[in-house]
Amino acid sequence: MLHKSRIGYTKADAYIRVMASRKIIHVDMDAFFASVEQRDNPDLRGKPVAVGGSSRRGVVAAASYEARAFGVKSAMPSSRAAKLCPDLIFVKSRFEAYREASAIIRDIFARYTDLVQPLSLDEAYLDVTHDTLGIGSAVKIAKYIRADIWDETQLTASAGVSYNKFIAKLASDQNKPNGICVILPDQGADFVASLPVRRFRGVGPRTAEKMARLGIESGADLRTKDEAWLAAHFGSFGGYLHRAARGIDDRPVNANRRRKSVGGERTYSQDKREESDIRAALDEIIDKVWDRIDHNKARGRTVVLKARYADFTTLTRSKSLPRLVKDKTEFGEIGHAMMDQLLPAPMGFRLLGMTLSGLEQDGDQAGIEPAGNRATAQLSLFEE
Ligand code: TTP
Ligand code: MG
Ligand code: MG
Repeated sequence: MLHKSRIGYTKADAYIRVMASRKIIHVDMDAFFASVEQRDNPDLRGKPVAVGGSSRRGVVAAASYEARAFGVKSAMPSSRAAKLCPDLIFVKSRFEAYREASAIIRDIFARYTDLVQPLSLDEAYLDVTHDTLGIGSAVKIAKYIRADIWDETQLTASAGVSYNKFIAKLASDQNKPNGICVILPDQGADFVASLPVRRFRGVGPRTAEKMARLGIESGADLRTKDEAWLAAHFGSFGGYLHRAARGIDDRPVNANRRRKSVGGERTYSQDKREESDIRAALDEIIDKVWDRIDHNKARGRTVVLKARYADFTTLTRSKSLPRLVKDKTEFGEIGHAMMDQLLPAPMGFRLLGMTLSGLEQDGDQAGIEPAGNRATAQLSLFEE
């Protein structure tokens, strides 16, 4: 366990001195798509708004805070959202407007540090350990950034300020909307202990249920478990959970993350049942996705097929070659061969998608995530 080194510090001391001396800010826009819509259409202000398809089969992309009071949230089927909130106003998405706002906030981030890692259109990590502008503190920098965002976009952002990415992201969510939360190194472990485990990155509803069965509801509960126990119950995820429960996260802020995959998917207004329709739909996706792959000059070894049945059960099939996928024809053949395994289908498909992953660089920019594109890379191929 902890041992005193020659100079008298324990490992925990060393962590606080070295890793916990970083200053990381996570900024995330509030109800991003919905806020852009409310900004641009005064009639929507103060009202419950959902961005996304209002059709019977649509899904909510973003919900205004007024809508959230009714329980409406992202990724919820629109039909359910409409039931929860009868006055809910559905608005079509306008990606151009979101991209424009996203470009402005990235410009703002870049004024304060070169070390910016965008995670999606509406959020980023910033490493401000080195106060290049001499502002004085990370908290002040976060305040300035939130003020700049308001001045230049008339949108609000929330910020988390802490000593690593894991805690900064939890903190930005803590006082949403339009809030800031600062977690100092000696507060990190207590902060994490106080949170329900479902707030942890990577703990989805299923994992949270499994944890509940094992008596783990909070970060504090998680902390009572040792690494071997966590590995036995959660496999390779165990190590992460063990560190997370102690507020430890050494991941650097990656200013130029390499994109891991290029893909796309489509939800159909009517389930695809006939094999000929399914094959034609897949061909259409192959065309669009390969265009995207070409555009990014991406090359990869792994092809992934995703299919969602009418009852929302979702399957993915993947095949990895020992070499790069040659061309669109090969990409398509692999996709159709994986589809062979799913046919005849027990019910219709409501969604199909294809992805090329295990990407390699081809030239010096290819494979490097173009600023701003990660969020959209896996979104619908067809903006409604
Ligand atoms: P988030 O930052 O997750 O959510 P948000 O900005 O709407 O709300 P919050 O105040 O809690 O941060 O996502 C940013 C945008 O990404 C969101 O406005 C719409 C889009 N999005 C989807 O299209 N589908 C999704 O499932 C999610 C989670 C987000
Ligand atoms: Mg957001
Ligand atoms: Mg976000």
